[in-house]
Amino acid sequence: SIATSEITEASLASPVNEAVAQPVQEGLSATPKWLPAWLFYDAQGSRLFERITHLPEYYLTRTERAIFTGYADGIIAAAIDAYATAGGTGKGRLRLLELGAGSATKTGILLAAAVRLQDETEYLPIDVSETAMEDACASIARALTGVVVQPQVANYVTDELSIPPHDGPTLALYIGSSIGNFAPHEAVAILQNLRAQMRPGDTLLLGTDLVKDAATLISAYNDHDGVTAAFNLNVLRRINRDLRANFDLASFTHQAIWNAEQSRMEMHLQSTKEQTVRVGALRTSFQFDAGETIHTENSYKFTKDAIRNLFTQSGFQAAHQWTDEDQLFAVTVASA
Ligand code: AVJ
Repeated sequence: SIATSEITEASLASPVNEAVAQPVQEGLSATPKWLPAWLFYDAQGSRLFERITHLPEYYLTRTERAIFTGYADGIIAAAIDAYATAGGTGKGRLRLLELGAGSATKTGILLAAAVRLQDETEYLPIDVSETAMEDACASIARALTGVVVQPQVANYVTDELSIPPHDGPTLALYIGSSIGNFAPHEAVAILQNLRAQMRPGDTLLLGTDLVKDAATLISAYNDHDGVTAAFNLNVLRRINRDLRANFDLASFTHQAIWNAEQSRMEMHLQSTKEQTVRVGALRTSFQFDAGETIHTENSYKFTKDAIRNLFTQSGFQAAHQWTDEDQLFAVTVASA
C-alpha cells in the first residue's frame, strides 16, 4: 500500500534517543564542533573510566582516596562541629548526601568513619542513572552495616533539587573532581541549587583537582596505555550505535591540551583527513576538514583562591581544607 511504501529507513529503526540526538545535532553543527562530556558514560565508557582511575598517570582518584583515608575522622568531625556551631538542635543522626553515585569505594571510607563516630548514618546518593545507583547502594549496604541507604533518581545539573527534610546534620559530598567538568558559571549554579536545599549547619565536601605543572596534567589525560584515548574515541562508537552514524574511529585521534588561560584540561578528537560522517537518525551528514577537531571535555583545575571564590559565589563558607603532601588534590568542607 501507499502507507507502507512511505515508511522510511529512519522510522523503521529503533526510536531515536532524543536526549542524545539533540546535543549531537547542536554540537556537530557548531564551529568549532563539540560534544557534551556526559556522553562518554555508556556501559563501555563507564568501564573505561574505571580503568582510567587505576592508571599510574591518573593521580586524581588515588590521591583523593588517600586524603579520605588519612583524614576521614577530621572530615566527619568538621561536619558535626559546623552543625553544633550553627546551633543545630536536631536529634537525628548524620546524613551523607552524595551528588553522583559512581564513587562507592571512596564514599565508603567516609561512611565507615561516620558509623564509627556516630553509630547509625544515613546515605542519600542522588544520580540520574538508576543502575549506577543500584550498584553503589548494593556495595555500600554489603560493606557497611549501620548505614541506612535512601537513593534518589534525579538530575542535579538540569533540575531543581528536592532533598527530603532531616532532623540532624547533613554533609553533602561532591567528590572526584566531578565539578571540574563544568564552566565556572555552571559550577556556581550547581552549588547554588544544592545550597538552596541546605539548612544552617549543613555542610558541603567538595573534591577538586589543583592546578599543577602542565606535564603532569597532560599525562593524566594522555596515558601511556591509551586508555584515555579509547575513552575519548568511545563517544564516537556510542553515537554510531545510538544514532546510526558511521564514524570511522581509525580516522580520529585523541588530543589532551592544557589551556592555562581557562585553567582547564581539554580533550578533543581530531579528524586525520577530510571526511563526511553520516548520522542516520538525524538525517544529516557532517563535514570534517583534515585536522578539524571535536571538543569533547573540559576538566577545570583549581587554585586555592578559585575554590574559595566558588564557595563565596554559591553561598558557602569554606571551613576546612585537606590536601596531599604534593598539593595535587584538595578536599574542602564548607558550611551553608
Ligand atoms: C570524572 C570528570 C572527574 O575530568 O578527570 C578522566 C573524567 N576525563 N579522564 C576528569 C576524565 C578524562 C574525569 N572526571
